[in-house]
Amino acid sequence: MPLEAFSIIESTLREGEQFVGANFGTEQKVAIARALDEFGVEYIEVTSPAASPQSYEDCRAIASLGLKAKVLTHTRCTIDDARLAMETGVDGIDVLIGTSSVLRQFSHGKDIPRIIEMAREVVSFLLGHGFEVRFSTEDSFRSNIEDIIPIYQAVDELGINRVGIADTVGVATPMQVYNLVSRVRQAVGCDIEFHGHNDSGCAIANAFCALEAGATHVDVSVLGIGERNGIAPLGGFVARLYAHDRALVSKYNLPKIVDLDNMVADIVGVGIPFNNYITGITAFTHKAGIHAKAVLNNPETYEILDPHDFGLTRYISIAHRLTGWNAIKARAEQLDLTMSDAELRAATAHIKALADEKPIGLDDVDAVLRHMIQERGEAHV
Ligand code: HCA
Ligand code: CU
Repeated sequence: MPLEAFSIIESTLREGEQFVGANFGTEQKVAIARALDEFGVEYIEVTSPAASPQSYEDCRAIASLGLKAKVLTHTRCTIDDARLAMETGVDGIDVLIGTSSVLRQFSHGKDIPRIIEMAREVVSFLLGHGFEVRFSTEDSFRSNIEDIIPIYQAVDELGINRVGIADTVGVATPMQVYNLVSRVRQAVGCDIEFHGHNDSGCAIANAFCALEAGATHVDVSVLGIGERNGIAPLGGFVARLYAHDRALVSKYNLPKIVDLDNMVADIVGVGIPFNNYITGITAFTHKAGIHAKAVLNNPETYEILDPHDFGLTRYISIAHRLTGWNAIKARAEQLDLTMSDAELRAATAHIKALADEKPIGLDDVDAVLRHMIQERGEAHV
Protein backbone atom coordinates (compact mmCIF):
# COMPACT_ATOMS: atom_id res chain seq x y z
CA MET A 1 0.00 0.00 0.00
CA PRO A 2 1.50 3.39 -0.91
CA LEU A 3 2.17 5.57 2.10
CA GLU A 4 0.57 8.98 2.28
CA ALA A 5 2.83 11.99 2.16
CA PHE A 6 3.89 12.19 5.78
CA SER A 7 5.53 14.64 8.18
CA ILE A 8 7.69 14.02 11.21
CA ILE A 9 6.74 15.80 14.41
CA GLU A 10 9.98 15.75 16.35
CA SER A 11 9.23 15.81 20.05
CA THR A 12 12.65 15.59 21.72
CA LEU A 13 11.98 19.04 23.17
CA ARG A 14 8.56 18.03 24.53
CA GLU A 15 8.13 14.27 25.04
CA GLY A 16 11.94 14.02 25.27
CA GLU A 17 12.02 16.54 28.08
CA GLN A 18 9.80 14.11 30.00
CA PHE A 19 12.69 11.61 29.95
CA VAL A 20 14.03 11.31 33.49
CA GLY A 21 17.57 12.24 32.42
CA ALA A 22 16.53 15.32 30.43
CA ASN A 23 17.01 18.73 31.95
CA PHE A 24 17.66 20.87 28.90
CA GLY A 25 19.10 24.35 29.27
CA THR A 26 18.06 27.02 26.79
CA GLU A 27 21.27 26.74 24.77
CA GLN A 28 20.94 22.98 24.61
CA LYS A 29 17.36 23.29 23.39
CA VAL A 30 18.42 25.75 20.72
CA ALA A 31 21.28 23.46 19.61
CA ILE A 32 18.92 20.46 19.41
CA ALA A 33 16.31 22.47 17.49
CA ARG A 34 18.91 23.69 14.99
CA ALA A 35 20.29 20.19 14.47
CA LEU A 36 16.77 18.82 13.93
CA ASP A 37 16.15 21.59 11.46
CA GLU A 38 19.32 20.70 9.56
CA PHE A 39 18.15 17.10 9.46
CA GLY A 40 14.93 18.40 7.94
CA VAL A 41 12.07 17.40 10.25
CA GLU A 42 8.86 19.16 9.29
CA TYR A 43 7.83 20.03 12.87
CA ILE A 44 9.52 20.56 16.20
CA GLU A 45 7.31 20.21 19.27
CA VAL A 46 8.36 21.99 22.48
CA THR A 47 7.20 21.79 26.08
CA SER A 48 4.13 23.74 27.10
CA PRO A 49 4.81 27.34 28.13
CA ALA A 50 2.52 26.64 31.09
CA ALA A 51 5.04 24.17 32.53
CA SER A 52 7.33 26.82 34.09
CA PRO A 53 8.53 30.39 33.48
CA GLN A 54 11.70 29.06 31.80
CA SER A 55 9.60 26.79 29.58
CA TYR A 56 7.66 29.86 28.48
CA GLU A 57 10.89 31.73 27.62
CA ASP A 58 12.39 28.71 25.85
CA CYS A 59 9.26 28.19 23.81
CA ARG A 60 9.48 31.80 22.64
CA ALA A 61 13.21 31.43 21.95
CA ILE A 62 12.73 28.36 19.75
CA ALA A 63 9.77 29.92 17.95
CA SER A 64 11.87 32.98 17.09
CA LEU A 65 14.84 31.10 15.61
CA GLY A 66 13.42 31.33 12.11
CA LEU A 67 13.74 27.58 11.50
CA LYS A 68 12.46 25.91 8.35
CA ALA A 69 10.57 23.48 10.58
CA LYS A 70 7.29 24.64 12.02
CA VAL A 71 7.36 25.01 15.78
CA LEU A 72 4.54 23.53 17.82
CA THR A 73 3.81 23.58 21.50
CA HIS A 74 1.71 21.20 23.53
CA THR A 75 -1.04 22.25 25.90
CA ARG A 76 -3.84 20.99 28.05
CA CYS A 77 -7.36 21.64 26.82
CA THR A 78 -8.01 24.95 28.57
CA ILE A 79 -8.44 28.48 27.29
CA ASP A 80 -5.78 29.74 29.71
CA ASP A 81 -3.16 27.32 28.40
CA ALA A 82 -4.20 28.06 24.83
CA ARG A 83 -3.85 31.80 25.41
CA LEU A 84 -0.37 31.35 26.87
CA ALA A 85 0.69 29.16 23.94
CA MET A 86 -0.55 31.79 21.49
CA GLU A 87 1.71 34.42 23.04
CA THR A 88 4.86 32.42 22.36
CA GLY A 89 4.89 32.92 18.60
CA VAL A 90 4.70 29.21 17.71
CA ASP A 91 3.17 28.12 14.40
CA GLY A 92 0.87 25.53 15.85
CA ILE A 93 -0.62 24.16 19.02
CA ASP A 94 -1.12 20.53 19.97
CA VAL A 95 -4.00 20.24 22.41
CA LEU A 96 -4.65 17.10 24.38
CA ILE A 97 -7.06 15.59 26.87
CA GLY A 98 -7.33 12.19 28.51
CA THR A 99 -10.26 10.10 27.28
CA SER A 100 -9.75 6.66 28.82
CA SER A 101 -12.02 5.86 31.74
CA VAL A 102 -9.01 5.57 34.03
CA LEU A 103 -7.81 9.06 33.10
CA ARG A 104 -11.29 10.52 33.17
CA GLN A 105 -11.82 9.10 36.62
CA PHE A 106 -8.41 9.69 38.20
CA SER A 107 -6.99 12.62 36.22
CA HIS A 108 -9.46 15.35 35.20
CA GLY A 109 -12.87 13.91 36.16
CA LYS A 110 -14.73 15.06 32.98
CA ASP A 111 -17.25 13.00 31.03
CA ILE A 112 -17.26 12.72 27.21
CA PRO A 113 -19.95 15.37 26.48
CA ARG A 114 -17.97 17.83 28.63
CA ILE A 115 -14.72 16.88 26.84
CA ILE A 116 -16.40 17.58 23.48
CA GLU A 117 -17.59 20.94 24.76
CA MET A 118 -14.11 21.89 26.00
CA ALA A 119 -12.48 20.66 22.79
CA ARG A 120 -14.84 22.76 20.68
CA GLU A 121 -14.20 25.82 22.77
CA VAL A 122 -10.39 25.61 22.80
CA VAL A 123 -9.99 24.46 19.20
CA SER A 124 -12.26 27.13 17.73
CA PHE A 125 -10.52 29.76 19.84
CA LEU A 126 -7.09 28.76 18.45
CA LEU A 127 -8.29 28.30 14.86
CA GLY A 128 -9.94 31.72 15.09
CA HIS A 129 -6.52 33.20 15.83
CA GLY A 130 -4.98 31.58 12.77
CA PHE A 131 -2.98 28.79 14.44
CA GLU A 132 -2.39 25.32 13.10
CA VAL A 133 -4.24 23.12 15.60
CA ARG A 134 -4.21 19.48 16.55
CA PHE A 135 -6.48 17.78 19.06
CA SER A 136 -5.43 14.50 20.60
CA THR A 137 -7.08 11.97 22.88
CA GLU A 138 -4.54 10.75 25.42
CA ASP A 139 -4.50 6.99 25.98
CA SER A 140 -6.57 6.42 22.82
CA PHE A 141 -6.12 2.64 22.86
CA ARG A 142 -7.63 2.25 26.32
CA SER A 143 -10.41 4.66 25.45
CA ASN A 144 -13.75 3.57 24.11
CA ILE A 145 -13.75 4.00 20.33
CA GLU A 146 -17.42 5.06 20.50
CA ASP A 147 -16.26 7.91 22.76
CA ILE A 148 -13.31 9.17 20.79
CA ILE A 149 -14.73 9.12 17.25
CA PRO A 150 -17.38 11.75 18.12
CA ILE A 151 -14.63 13.88 19.73
CA TYR A 152 -12.56 13.72 16.56
CA GLN A 153 -15.62 14.46 14.43
CA ALA A 154 -16.56 17.45 16.56
CA VAL A 155 -13.16 19.09 16.06
CA ASP A 156 -13.00 18.03 12.41
CA GLU A 157 -16.24 19.93 11.82
CA LEU A 158 -14.55 23.06 13.14
CA GLY A 159 -11.87 22.77 10.46
CA ILE A 160 -9.03 21.51 12.66
CA ASN A 161 -5.73 20.66 10.93
CA ARG A 162 -5.31 17.25 12.52
CA VAL A 163 -6.44 14.90 15.20
CA GLY A 164 -4.02 12.85 17.24
CA ILE A 165 -4.15 9.23 18.29
CA ALA A 166 -1.89 8.49 21.25
CA ASP A 167 -0.69 5.15 22.54
CA THR A 168 0.25 6.74 25.83
CA VAL A 169 1.14 3.54 27.65
CA GLY A 170 2.68 1.56 24.79
CA VAL A 171 -0.02 -1.10 24.88
CA ALA A 172 -1.07 -1.18 21.22
CA THR A 173 -0.04 -3.71 18.61
CA PRO A 174 0.53 -2.82 14.94
CA MET A 175 -2.78 -4.47 14.02
CA GLN A 176 -4.67 -2.45 16.61
CA VAL A 177 -3.02 0.73 15.39
CA TYR A 178 -3.92 -0.13 11.83
CA ASN A 179 -7.53 -0.74 12.78
CA LEU A 180 -7.98 2.39 14.90
CA VAL A 181 -6.26 4.70 12.42
CA SER A 182 -8.38 3.21 9.62
CA ARG A 183 -11.55 3.87 11.63
CA VAL A 184 -10.52 7.46 12.30
CA ARG A 185 -9.48 7.87 8.65
CA GLN A 186 -13.04 7.04 7.63
CA ALA A 187 -14.57 9.30 10.26
CA VAL A 188 -12.71 12.58 9.63
CA GLY A 189 -11.40 14.61 6.72
CA CYS A 190 -8.47 16.26 8.53
CA ASP A 191 -4.92 14.93 8.89
CA ILE A 192 -4.13 12.25 11.48
CA GLU A 193 -1.17 12.16 13.85
CA PHE A 194 0.12 9.10 15.67
CA HIS A 195 2.11 9.18 18.91
CA GLY A 196 3.23 5.83 20.28
CA HIS A 197 5.15 4.74 23.35
CA ASN A 198 7.58 1.84 23.40
CA ASP A 199 6.83 0.00 26.63
CA SER A 200 6.29 -3.29 24.84
CA GLY A 201 8.65 -2.72 21.91
CA CYS A 202 6.14 -1.84 19.19
CA ALA A 203 6.67 1.92 18.85
CA ILE A 204 8.39 1.92 15.45
CA ALA A 205 6.16 -0.78 13.98
CA ASN A 206 3.10 1.01 15.29
CA ALA A 207 4.17 4.34 13.82
CA PHE A 208 4.79 2.70 10.47
CA CYS A 209 1.46 0.89 10.58
CA ALA A 210 -0.27 4.17 11.37
CA LEU A 211 1.10 5.60 8.12
CA GLU A 212 -0.01 2.52 6.22
CA ALA A 213 -3.52 3.04 7.60
CA GLY A 214 -3.63 6.67 6.48
CA ALA A 215 -1.98 8.72 9.22
CA THR A 216 -0.13 11.77 7.94
CA HIS A 217 2.01 12.80 10.92
CA VAL A 218 4.19 10.71 13.20
CA ASP A 219 5.76 11.72 16.53
CA VAL A 220 9.34 10.69 17.28
CA SER A 221 12.20 11.82 19.51
CA VAL A 222 15.96 11.44 19.25
CA LEU A 223 16.92 8.02 20.66
CA GLY A 224 13.23 7.66 21.51
CA ILE A 225 13.61 9.53 24.81
CA GLY A 226 10.41 10.30 26.69
CA GLU A 227 8.33 9.20 29.67
CA ARG A 228 9.46 5.79 30.95
CA ASN A 229 11.32 4.08 28.07
CA GLY A 230 10.04 6.62 25.56
CA ILE A 231 8.49 6.68 22.09
CA ALA A 232 9.48 5.81 18.53
CA PRO A 233 13.08 6.95 17.95
CA LEU A 234 13.84 9.27 15.05
CA GLY A 235 16.71 7.10 13.75
CA GLY A 236 14.81 3.83 14.04
CA PHE A 237 11.73 5.25 12.40
CA VAL A 238 13.81 6.64 9.54
CA ALA A 239 15.47 3.21 9.20
CA ARG A 240 12.02 1.61 8.94
CA LEU A 241 10.91 4.05 6.24
CA TYR A 242 14.21 3.66 4.36
CA ALA A 243 13.89 -0.12 4.45
CA HIS A 244 10.43 0.21 2.91
CA ASP A 245 11.44 2.68 0.22
CA ARG A 246 14.52 4.90 0.26
CA ALA A 247 12.64 7.61 -1.59
CA LEU A 248 10.47 8.17 1.50
CA VAL A 249 13.44 9.61 3.41
CA SER A 250 15.38 11.24 0.58
CA LYS A 251 13.99 14.57 1.80
CA TYR A 252 16.07 14.29 4.99
CA ASN A 253 19.76 14.92 5.65
CA LEU A 254 20.41 11.36 6.83
CA PRO A 255 24.03 11.69 8.09
CA LYS A 256 22.75 14.22 10.61
CA ILE A 257 21.21 11.33 12.60
CA VAL A 258 24.68 10.46 13.93
CA ASP A 259 25.19 14.00 15.26
CA LEU A 260 21.69 14.11 16.74
CA ASP A 261 22.01 10.76 18.53
CA ASN A 262 25.44 11.70 19.89
CA MET A 263 24.36 15.19 20.91
CA VAL A 264 21.22 14.08 22.75
CA ALA A 265 22.91 11.05 24.37
CA ASP A 266 25.57 13.41 25.68
CA ILE A 267 23.12 16.00 26.95
CA VAL A 268 20.89 13.52 28.79
CA GLY A 269 23.83 11.47 30.06
CA VAL A 270 23.22 8.09 28.43
CA GLY A 271 25.26 6.00 26.01
CA ILE A 272 23.95 5.04 22.59
CA PRO A 273 22.84 1.39 22.94
CA PHE A 274 25.22 -1.01 21.13
CA ASN A 275 22.32 -2.35 19.08
CA ASN A 276 20.74 0.99 18.26
CA TYR A 277 19.32 1.54 14.79
CA ILE A 278 21.96 3.11 12.50
CA THR A 279 24.20 4.54 15.24
CA GLY A 280 24.71 1.50 17.49
CA ILE A 281 28.34 0.37 17.43
CA THR A 282 27.37 -3.00 15.92
CA ALA A 283 24.73 -1.72 13.49
CA PHE A 284 26.95 -2.30 10.45
CA THR A 285 29.28 -5.03 11.75
CA HIS A 286 29.31 -8.40 10.03
CA LYS A 287 30.85 -11.46 11.61
CA ALA A 288 30.14 -14.98 10.35
CA GLY A 289 32.29 -16.16 7.44
CA ILE A 290 29.26 -16.76 5.22
CA HIS A 291 28.02 -13.23 5.86
CA ALA A 292 31.45 -11.68 5.39
CA LYS A 293 31.95 -13.43 2.05
CA ALA A 294 28.60 -12.30 0.70
CA VAL A 295 28.92 -8.75 2.02
CA LEU A 296 32.36 -8.43 0.44
CA ASN A 297 30.81 -9.44 -2.88
CA ASN A 298 27.69 -7.33 -2.51
CA PRO A 299 26.73 -5.60 0.75
CA GLU A 300 23.03 -5.81 -0.09
CA THR A 301 23.16 -9.52 0.69
CA TYR A 302 23.06 -8.78 4.40
CA GLU A 303 22.38 -5.05 4.64
CA ILE A 304 18.99 -3.41 4.29
CA LEU A 305 20.53 -0.04 5.20
CA ASP A 306 23.56 1.23 3.29
CA PRO A 307 25.83 2.73 5.97
CA HIS A 308 27.23 5.24 3.47
CA ASP A 309 23.82 6.89 3.13
CA PHE A 310 24.13 7.72 6.84
CA GLY A 311 27.75 8.86 6.56
CA LEU A 312 28.98 5.61 8.16
CA THR A 313 31.02 2.60 7.08
CA ARG A 314 30.56 -1.12 7.53
CA TYR A 315 32.95 -3.26 9.52
CA ILE A 316 33.73 -6.90 8.95
CA SER A 317 34.90 -8.69 12.05
CA ILE A 318 37.35 -11.46 11.13
CA ALA A 319 39.25 -12.37 14.29
CA HIS A 320 37.10 -15.20 15.66
CA ARG A 321 36.26 -18.87 15.14
CA LEU A 322 33.34 -18.15 12.79
CA THR A 323 35.61 -16.43 10.28
CA GLY A 324 35.88 -17.58 6.67
CA TRP A 325 38.66 -17.62 4.13
CA ASN A 326 37.08 -14.96 1.90
CA ALA A 327 37.21 -12.51 4.78
CA ILE A 328 40.79 -13.54 5.57
CA LYS A 329 41.65 -13.08 1.89
CA ALA A 330 40.25 -9.54 1.98
CA ARG A 331 42.44 -8.84 5.03
CA ALA A 332 45.52 -10.20 3.24
CA GLU A 333 44.77 -7.89 0.32
CA GLN A 334 44.45 -4.93 2.71
CA LEU A 335 47.91 -5.81 4.05
CA ASP A 336 49.19 -6.14 0.49
CA LEU A 337 50.13 -9.78 1.02
CA THR A 338 49.86 -11.97 -2.06
CA MET A 339 48.82 -15.45 -1.05
CA SER A 340 47.51 -18.49 -2.87
CA ASP A 341 44.07 -19.87 -2.11
CA ALA A 342 45.68 -22.89 -0.46
CA GLU A 343 47.73 -20.65 1.81
CA LEU A 344 44.67 -18.57 2.68
CA ARG A 345 42.68 -21.67 3.55
CA ALA A 346 45.50 -22.95 5.72
CA ALA A 347 45.80 -19.56 7.43
CA THR A 348 42.04 -19.51 8.03
CA ALA A 349 42.15 -22.97 9.62
CA HIS A 350 44.99 -21.80 11.83
CA ILE A 351 43.08 -18.67 12.89
CA LYS A 352 39.96 -20.71 13.75
CA ALA A 353 42.04 -23.11 15.85
CA LEU A 354 43.69 -20.21 17.63
CA ALA A 355 40.30 -18.61 18.32
CA ASP A 356 39.08 -21.88 19.83
CA GLU A 357 41.92 -21.62 22.32
CA LYS A 358 41.58 -17.97 23.34
CA PRO A 359 39.92 -14.71 22.29
CA ILE A 360 41.99 -13.24 19.48
CA GLY A 361 42.31 -9.84 17.80
CA LEU A 362 43.15 -8.48 14.38
CA ASP A 363 46.83 -8.46 15.39
CA ASP A 364 46.70 -12.24 15.76
CA VAL A 365 45.13 -12.62 12.32
CA ASP A 366 47.80 -10.41 10.80
CA ALA A 367 50.54 -12.35 12.61
CA VAL A 368 49.27 -15.67 11.23
CA LEU A 369 49.22 -14.26 7.70
CA ARG A 370 52.72 -12.76 7.95
CA HIS A 371 54.09 -15.91 9.53
CA MET A 372 52.77 -17.93 6.60
CA ILE A 373 54.59 -15.68 4.15
CA GLN A 374 57.81 -15.81 6.17
CA GLU A 375 57.68 -19.57 6.23
CA ARG A 376 57.71 -19.70 2.48
CA GLY A 377 60.64 -17.28 2.58
CA GLU A 378 59.31 -14.57 0.30
CA ALA A 379 57.90 -11.68 2.34
CA HIS A 380 55.89 -9.03 0.52
CA VAL A 381 55.73 -5.52 1.97
C1 HCA B 1 1.83 13.49 27.79
C2 HCA B 1 0.99 12.55 27.01
C3 HCA B 1 1.39 12.23 25.61
C4 HCA B 1 0.68 13.13 24.63
C5 HCA B 1 0.67 12.69 23.21
C6 HCA B 1 0.01 13.60 22.26
C7 HCA B 1 0.93 10.77 25.41
O1 HCA B 1 2.82 13.04 28.36
O2 HCA B 1 1.52 14.67 27.84
O3 HCA B 1 -0.12 14.79 22.53
O4 HCA B 1 -0.37 13.13 21.17
O5 HCA B 1 1.76 9.90 25.27
O6 HCA B 1 -0.27 10.58 25.45
O7 HCA B 1 2.78 12.31 25.42
CU1 CU C 1 3.76 10.52 25.06
